[in-house]
Amino acid sequence: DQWLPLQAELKNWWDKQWQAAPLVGGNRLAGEVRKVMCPYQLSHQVGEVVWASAEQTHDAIDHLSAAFVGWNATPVDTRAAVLERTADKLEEHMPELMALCTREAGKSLQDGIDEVREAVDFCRYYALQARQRFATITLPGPTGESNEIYLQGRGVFACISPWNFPLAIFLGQVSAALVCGNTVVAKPAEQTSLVAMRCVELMHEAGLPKDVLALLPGDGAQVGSVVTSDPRIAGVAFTGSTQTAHIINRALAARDGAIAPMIAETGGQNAMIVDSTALPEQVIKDVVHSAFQSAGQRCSALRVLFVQEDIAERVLELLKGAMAELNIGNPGYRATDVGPVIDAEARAGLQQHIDKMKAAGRLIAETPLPEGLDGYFVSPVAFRLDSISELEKEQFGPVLHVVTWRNKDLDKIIDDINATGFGLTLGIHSRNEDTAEHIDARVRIGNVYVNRNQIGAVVGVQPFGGQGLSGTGPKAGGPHYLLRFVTERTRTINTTAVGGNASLLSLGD
Ligand code: UN1
Repeated sequence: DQWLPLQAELKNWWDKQWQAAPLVGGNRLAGEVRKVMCPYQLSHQVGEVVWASAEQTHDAIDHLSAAFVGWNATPVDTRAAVLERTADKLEEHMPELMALCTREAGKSLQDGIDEVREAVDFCRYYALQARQRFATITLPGPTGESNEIYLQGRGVFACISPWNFPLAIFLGQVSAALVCGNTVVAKPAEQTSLVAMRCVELMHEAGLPKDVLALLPGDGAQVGSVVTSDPRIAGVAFTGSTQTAHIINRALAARDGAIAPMIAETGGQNAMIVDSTALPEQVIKDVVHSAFQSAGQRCSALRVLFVQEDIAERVLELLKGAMAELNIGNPGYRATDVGPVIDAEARAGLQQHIDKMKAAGRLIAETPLPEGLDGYFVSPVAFRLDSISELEKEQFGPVLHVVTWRNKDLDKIIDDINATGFGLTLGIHSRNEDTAEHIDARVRIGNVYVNRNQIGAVVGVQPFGGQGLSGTGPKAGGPHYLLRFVTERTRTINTTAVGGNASLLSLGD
């Protein structure tokens, strides 16, 4: 059993108190200290974090600007090797990192394993991509001239990451930016600084120079807005809400500084379309996984299930049965399927939507919470809708909506899905290839999954990212991702000029 050694080791980490602080040039800075409490045992402290101030944020960017030239001139193989050694370090520290993901972010143990693995995969994948892509390309030109093109870092890159993948997405952004030769200011989510801090410490152990990455735990006012309004920031990688992406976009546009690209990976209003040829048992397995794994706190998660009316009764009956089987509770137990949501604010927002839907008589099924839970738990719940357009915003939690449709309505529901403006994931369940193709050809969606679940994109296998309100691309974990973090240098040399190419001249001697 692969779990036995993990379980034994996990115990050692369970009551540890972790520490995080702004880290600039390898120095931990002092400031306002906040306690980090566990989201499912509210009286348990997990550690402490020092939040960065606006002044420290400004100084960090000074520091990173100075370090850029040296890091950008470091051979790409050296930078890639740091990522590969980081991946090894993460694997060695798997139990501690899993414990942190559970204690700080409320992740289930299985999600913790997946999280560390994804972080490892990002490091190895971007290292490999960088080694290939940074090769100099020689271009044809007239005699007496040499022309080359190669990639370089852009400057100081800002990486702003979410709490729902506090290690994988944090490191995915940071490793991509660093391997391309950028220096990086990283702002982890306010809720998950401790795991980000451990990650940076492991990167230093893996040989990352101390002056090329600054970690700034803190909030939007002291860190986020200071970073995005600084004219020296050469690019931003952001994963989080669509609303925050718009704020960042406006801040970047208002600067008189460099015209900086923004790589945004934001929300979704993700649907699954099921037609009457689908297998109800398979559908329900994939629906429950896509909607309730990680307590629905994935931007890829299923929010609206469209079932063709001929099989709707059977599908709903199976859904109720499957939801009744979900284990809700302490994410540190292996048998737990659904843990807490991240914090009180998240729970209150979900609860408001749930109350409204219940009051409107829309309830299909709800898994009751067991007695005695102490944390930000939300019951997995399913509601009936007439149309996806009734949803005003993304509900980032274990809340599923179901719409039934008739054959003649297929194009209408596709139009409705497109009209949300989001375009992240879509599931299709059908044994009719024509139907799947028909849908696929009409939707504006980044990741389409046919006859399977629609979460858990694997790095290098299912490059992940949306369009429209869901993000800019290029896709994380895909072959084009690094291209947004670089600039291109074209170098043209007149090889006939005196001293222009000494070896060529000497050939004539
Ligand atoms: C997110 O939830 O912010 O496919 C994005 C998946 C994950 C999604 C990450 N890669 O489920």
